[in-house]
Amino acid sequence: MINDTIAAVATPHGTGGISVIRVSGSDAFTVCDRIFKNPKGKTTSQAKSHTILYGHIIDAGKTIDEVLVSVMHAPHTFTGENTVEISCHGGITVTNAVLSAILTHGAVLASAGEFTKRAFLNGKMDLSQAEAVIDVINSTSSLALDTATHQLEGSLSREIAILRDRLLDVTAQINVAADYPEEEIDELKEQQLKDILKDVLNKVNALLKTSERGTLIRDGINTVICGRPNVGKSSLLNALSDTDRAIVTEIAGTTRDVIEERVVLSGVCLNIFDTAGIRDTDNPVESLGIIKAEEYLKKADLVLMILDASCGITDEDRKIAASLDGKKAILIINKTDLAPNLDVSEFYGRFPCVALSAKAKTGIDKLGDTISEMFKLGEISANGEVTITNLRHKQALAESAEYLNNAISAIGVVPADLIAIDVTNAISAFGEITGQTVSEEIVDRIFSRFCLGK
Ligand SMILES: Nc1nc2c(ncn2[C@@H]2O[C@H](COP(=O)(O)OP(=O)(O)OP(=O)(O)O)[C@@H](O)[C@H]2O)c(=O)[nH]1
Ligand SMILES: [Mg+2]
Repeated sequence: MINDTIAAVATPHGTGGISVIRVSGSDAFTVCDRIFKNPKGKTTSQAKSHTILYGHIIDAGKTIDEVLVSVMHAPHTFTGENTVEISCHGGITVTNAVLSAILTHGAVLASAGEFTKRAFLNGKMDLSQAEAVIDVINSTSSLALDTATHQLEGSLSREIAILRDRLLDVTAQINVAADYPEEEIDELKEQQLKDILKDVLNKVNALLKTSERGTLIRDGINTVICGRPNVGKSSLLNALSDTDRAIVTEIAGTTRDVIEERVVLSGVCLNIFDTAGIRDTDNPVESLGIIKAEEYLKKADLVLMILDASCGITDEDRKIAASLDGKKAILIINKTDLAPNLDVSEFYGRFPCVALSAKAKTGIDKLGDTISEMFKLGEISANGEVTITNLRHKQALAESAEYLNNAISAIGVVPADLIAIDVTNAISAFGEITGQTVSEEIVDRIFSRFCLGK
């Protein structure tokens, strides 16, 4: 049972045009009416749902601010509870004063994520949708936002509900057989059960397959820029991020440390790492930079290997390219603004090639398109397919796949009631995603990662 009425500032802490203070709970109207005064004497308790009232927040005879309050009646609100949203002036002091007045008059301060937690507990959304709320807020690219919005709309919940229903049918059939041994599962029925379980397993595996891309969409693609010195690696980082983040000089061996910058290109988030130029060197500092570059290359989701279009391909270039075997890599032919002197035919078929000029900032869009194509990210938004972006969901799906595998291989071998245990466990694993079978501790942990006021 949720008894408290909670309140928190829902807008970022800082100075702005307006701030919004959210109040939710059965006493939301009573609490607000103690401090809200409308010139015509209207109260939030009397106001129709989804209307706005003008007035002042007055506490102990002192006017704190001029405000607009939005009144929303349960259950048609985000939390499912009576809700008031007070829009006051956007200064830190005035916002805190309004919040403080609300807390003095009967509300308690909401903890991080408590509004969304209440939405979940009141059945306004399931757990995967609640998790999508934070993904929408934190999304760093349009693709990440599309994926999160899709999940918030319930795409994953619907898919899981279908699979869960099919498994519930299977357990019902098995339980009948277990309760009435004379109705024993014959071979035909066994085959039918096996087919259903295999079909559910295939769908789970298909979802699991999307998780690799899902993580890249949500957290960004770890992209390492490499190449021999002076080919324009730091210039590319600067061009992509539209900053002067990295030092650029005509001296070979300028970059030593790894420089990181987050960039959105063609709607995709890239975590870009500019590294030291790779070559044989006696300089101990440069050598350390090269060791670091090689470490980052090993961990990269994507490598952008740069060649200088104004020079021929060198053995150093060939050596670096050879070290990229088995990695997702794009060959970048940089300095296309200079007279061309490069034949990359020896690399054809090994890497996709993109020609650009980091200095003139031309050809950069083509790089974004190539990355999107390479990771098949365009397909996700085009098909609107469900994408697993959350590690917790991935683990629950992997768990369900294991139980389903066990159940499939046990059919016809062990008694039906033992098979039912595996199927029930697979159902529970699905329930962890939607929140039907999740522990309170996990729910608390999920919402503690939210921001205050959400
Ligand atoms: N004309 C032209 N010059 C470029 C281009 N990109 C980089 N340069 C020049 O090439 C030189 C080296 O550029 P950097 O970006 O420092 O090269 P780097 O690969 O980071 O070099 P190291 O850090 O030493 O490994 C600088 O003088 C840049 O101005 C380009 O597209 N066109
Ligand atoms: Mg550099």
